[in-house]
Amino acid sequence: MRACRAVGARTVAVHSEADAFGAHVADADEAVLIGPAPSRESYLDGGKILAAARHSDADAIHPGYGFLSENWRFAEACADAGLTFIGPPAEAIRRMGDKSEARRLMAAAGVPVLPGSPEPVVDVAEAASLAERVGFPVLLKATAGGGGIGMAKVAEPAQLAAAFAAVQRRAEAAFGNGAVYVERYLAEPRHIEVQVFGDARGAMVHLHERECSIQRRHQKLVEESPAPGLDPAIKTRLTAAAVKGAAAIGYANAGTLEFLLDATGAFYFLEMNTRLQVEHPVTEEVTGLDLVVAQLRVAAGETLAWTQEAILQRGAAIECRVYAEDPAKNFLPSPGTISRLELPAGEGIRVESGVVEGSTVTVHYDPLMLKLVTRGASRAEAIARMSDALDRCVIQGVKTTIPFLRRVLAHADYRRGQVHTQMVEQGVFNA
Ligand code: MV4
Repeated sequence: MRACRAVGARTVAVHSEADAFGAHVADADEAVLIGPAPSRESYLDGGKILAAARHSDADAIHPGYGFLSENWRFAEACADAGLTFIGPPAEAIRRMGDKSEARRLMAAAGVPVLPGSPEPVVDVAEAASLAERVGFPVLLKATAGGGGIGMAKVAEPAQLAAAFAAVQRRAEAAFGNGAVYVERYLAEPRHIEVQVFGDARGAMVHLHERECSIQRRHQKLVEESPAPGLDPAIKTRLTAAAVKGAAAIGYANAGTLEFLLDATGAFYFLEMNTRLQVEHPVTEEVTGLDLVVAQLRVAAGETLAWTQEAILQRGAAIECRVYAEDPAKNFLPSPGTISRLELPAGEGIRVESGVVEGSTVTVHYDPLMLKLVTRGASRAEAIARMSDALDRCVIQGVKTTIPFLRRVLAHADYRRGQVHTQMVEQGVFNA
């Protein structure tokens, strides 16, 4: 909504019955009710969104982060209805949505991938022979999965058959596609991703990297840019690989290539997110660029206004995600009405909130309430500002992840930039 105001575009919010008083509705020039609270009958119903666009005479649809943002059929339906989908071409979404095909396309473009199967495997016997070749432990992954859905680690040959059947069955149930591929399993890797941006004329740039290792069960908690302690030579190879991979598939608009980095400094492509991501503000803070304004411009057919040399990564930025969850109860969702809300403000602090005092967090949607983003001339300054910002938040009526985030920011390993993807599950930050 802010980006639209910046370019002089009027905005229409779509909302469910649960969100009539939502922050995005208050922010928009106009609002259209699209259905009841369950997202299947509202935000995930492409027909309802398209009908709302027709009703309000909209020119374009921004799909946001979740829901239909990576649904190639929806992107195609927008185009068929004469609406601009503010995102990549439907074909790029489709190809990257197949995780095995994404791996193959990136490998063909010269982007490093983990040893594994070039195609989905047809049966347990083929999975077993591939696993022997790449070496145990291996990870079995659903090609229609992604984001951690439909994976199983296999430590030894005896476990393979059962794991293969389980991943296949779960993938078939969740996605209607039981195809499975094999990859060597990397223990305790870092998760580093590269923001890329392309236009319809074939220009492609990167906006540096984000470190996203502090997560729990594939739900990110803390993200930052730059990735602390990343060797400059590795960083240069990483960003070059991301640009090469995105260009090779004819990508346009905002996208992110996810990589795993091991302790030796080797990195491997994991998957590509064909949308703007929740954590994009840290990239905006270190580059000084507005990614959503750029999305609008590129979607409208403008060429990219940025040259690679002019995209600088200055200082450091951190994002903490505040969820309505109780970290003392294994991050149990904590729905309810926010009876009191006081949020920090000031130099180097940016708050991106979807809630106000009186808002209700329902069980129907993701419990992310707001993001705190701080920047500083150095990582230490960004951390100091974040610790202070967390201390100044007052949220009553629901439990939040703030006490946990405080412990992460205070932890010696985090402060040294010594992070990996398994830390939260290992209990490193437990009180
Ligand atoms: C892996 C892996 C280790 N080895 N693949 C998790 C989400 C999906 N994007 C892929 N994921 C992983 N794939 C191999 N071959 C470890 C993970 C993983 C992970 C990756 C990124 C961020 C957090 C993670 C947490 C657990 C596992």
